[in-house]
Amino acid sequence: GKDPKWWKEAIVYQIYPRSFKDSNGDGVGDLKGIISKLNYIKSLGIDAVWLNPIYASPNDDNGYDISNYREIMSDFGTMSDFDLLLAEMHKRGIKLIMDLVVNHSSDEHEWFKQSRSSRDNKYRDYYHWWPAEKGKPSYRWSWFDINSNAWKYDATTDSYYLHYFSEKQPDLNWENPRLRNEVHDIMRFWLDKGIDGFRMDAFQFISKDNSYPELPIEIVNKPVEIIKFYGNGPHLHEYIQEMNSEVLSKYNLMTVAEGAGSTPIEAMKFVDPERKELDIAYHFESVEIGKHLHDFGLVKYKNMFSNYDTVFKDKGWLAIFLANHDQPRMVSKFGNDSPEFREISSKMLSTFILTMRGTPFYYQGDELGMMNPRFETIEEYHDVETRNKYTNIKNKGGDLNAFLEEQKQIARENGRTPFQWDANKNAGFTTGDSWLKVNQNFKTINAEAQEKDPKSVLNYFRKLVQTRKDNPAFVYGTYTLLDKENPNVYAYMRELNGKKLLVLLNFTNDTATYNLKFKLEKHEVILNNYNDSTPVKNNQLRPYESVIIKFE
Ligand code: TEU
Repeated sequence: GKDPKWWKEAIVYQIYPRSFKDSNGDGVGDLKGIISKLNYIKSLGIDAVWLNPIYASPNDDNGYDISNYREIMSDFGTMSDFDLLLAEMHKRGIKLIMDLVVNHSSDEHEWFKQSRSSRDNKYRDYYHWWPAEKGKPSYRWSWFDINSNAWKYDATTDSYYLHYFSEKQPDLNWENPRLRNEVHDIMRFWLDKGIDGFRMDAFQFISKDNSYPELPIEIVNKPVEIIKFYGNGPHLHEYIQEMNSEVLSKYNLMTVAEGAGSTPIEAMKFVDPERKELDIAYHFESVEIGKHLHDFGLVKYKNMFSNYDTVFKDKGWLAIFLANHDQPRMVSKFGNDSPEFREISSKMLSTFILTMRGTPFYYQGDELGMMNPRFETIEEYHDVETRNKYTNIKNKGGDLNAFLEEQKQIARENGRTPFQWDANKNAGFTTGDSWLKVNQNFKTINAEAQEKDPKSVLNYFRKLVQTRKDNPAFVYGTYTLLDKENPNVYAYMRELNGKKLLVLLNFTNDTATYNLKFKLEKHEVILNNYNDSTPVKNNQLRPYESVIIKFE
């Protein structure tokens, strides 16, 4: 971990372009919109942006279904908008990380059109096909609805194709070296433009056993651990090493493995420098905790982070995040979004992300304390996942109300409502009709209002960013969990060259007590989310209080 690298020191800010800023009134965010907000992004103090896919796409899965890897989605703008965006970011010292979505393409990609046209087309083996005369292929689930089949029958060639995600996202066949070369070329195309890295989408799924063996019956009946079964295919690491020697090693870039197995040891395999694969492991265990952290339990949660840290303490590198575009809002899932506690718990969670060991991946809007919109009807949702699941339950005569109630807490679109810029129509996101309903609380929760308030969630986030920058111990220091069994407080020490920083986080809406062997009163509080410098007393923290204390 001690080998210095820009991507270890960086704070990455995730932009979901569809919902960030619309410049032309069509209701969809776009690249010019991002350009118009670069000074805002710069003002946060962040160093790099991860941009969700902006390539040509029919948008079955909001850009994760790509029909041309070298073109910009028309909703988002043009290639010259992109070139300008990159130049303007670099001018401000902000790096750009792009999404690389090559586990699958769109069914509207030229490769797939060719592939499905005949069994002897030269693109046939770019995808996974099963000829119908061999009978039905063995069952696989499709991600967006665990009850549906990932094999889709295609009459033109009397065969089935595999799609782990939606049926408009056929899986690419990585066993084919020609396909792998195509991917390498796409990567070079963007790297030659000067981008600074890739977030590798759904990468743990690229390698498959092309004999498609039967799944064990207990897995078919209870598909609880998809990653374990679908991930880590037989040639996964081979393909990544090949990509490293062909492409990655020739550029100065950062790569982040989205999905990295389901244990710290598996995650390490992607980013152990000796293996020459990728740089940062972005595993899902910090978000796959059910509906709310309360149900999961803080002690278990702390142990999970600590177990990863133990494996990663001398080598490899992790991402730290609590939200992204596939997740509900951070404050609604890990904190408390009631009017009383939304701001204070948002600040506490941000403190966690920015003081842990690993590169923070911070999601747009969390710096305002944006929360779940809690849509009432299916019409308000657009997400292929929510819609597919709804249709399936409807067809089976299941409980649709219970489903909609649950989606208010867990739907992916909770995190995708438009960025709340100001109190104008549609929160200043668009002058037209927004593609997705704006959260109705935008009149009070918006960036403009928070700019003016020194105690806002936004201005606290800026202070936190500065605090991380001022204290290299937060990047390169060791992490030690304290008060391990405490069910309410997360306490840890970060330490580098004798400099110690203690972080105390109360995850509850009540006063909480911590138990440490040393006295804190005489030490300096460098940041506190209650905006006062009250020394810590009586081993107590106020509701959702977070404190950073310097020990010298
Ligand atoms: O997600 C891939 C993926 O594995 C996630 O569904 C993940 O398992 C989940 O977030 C864990 O909680 C990526 C994109 O982030 C998602 O938006 C796409 O729909 C998907 O790939 C298909 O491209």
